[in-house]
Amino acid sequence: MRAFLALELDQTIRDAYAQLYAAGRAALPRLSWVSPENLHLTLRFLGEVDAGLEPRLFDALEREAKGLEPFLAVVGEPGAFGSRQHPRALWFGFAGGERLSRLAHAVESAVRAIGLPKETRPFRSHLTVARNRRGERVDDWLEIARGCKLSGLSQNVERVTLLSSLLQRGRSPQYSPLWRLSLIHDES
Ligand code: 2AM
Repeated sequence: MRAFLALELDQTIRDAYAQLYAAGRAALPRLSWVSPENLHLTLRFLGEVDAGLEPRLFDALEREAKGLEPFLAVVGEPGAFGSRQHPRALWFGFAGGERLSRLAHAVESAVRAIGLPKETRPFRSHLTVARNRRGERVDDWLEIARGCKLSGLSQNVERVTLLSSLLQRGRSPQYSPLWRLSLIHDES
């Protein structure tokens, strides 16, 4: 199965994104826009993995994330990967400060602990909203993005989700949660 570790997003964020999704698809229809229900933050892409790794990964992450508490994260500014006129991907930042960095670090340690290869690219916290597979010219992304009310919305990050991803030709991938690990609030 194809899988990744992610943060699921609150409905408020998905609803605000739904407006951008409509505007974006109208203005830049040749891009692949992420459907609002699929919007997420990738903590770590795993790729094709054996289904048997699911419980081992859960246990490893439970160990590595011990002591990490829920935290507030905020949707940041829009940006793009790749060239200015022909970006590969359009996204919004997602800022969670030191706590998000620590969580990403714990996730990487857990993935390594079960024997998967090391991630070589640095973690860049972003919510991908569109992919530009055909290398289209994209001039008005920032204008479109600033017309929506996504930046500044916040949510409490309380769990990490292992999602499987089923790729479907000509359609959005189908993401299914396999497990969720809650960050424990320390009452003491
Ligand atoms: P992206 O949002 O930056 O494209 C599911 O495919 C998630 O895993 C996406 O959010 C994607 O990040 C991320 N991902 C990371 N590396 C990937 C890879 N090599 N192939 C596909 N998706 C990858």
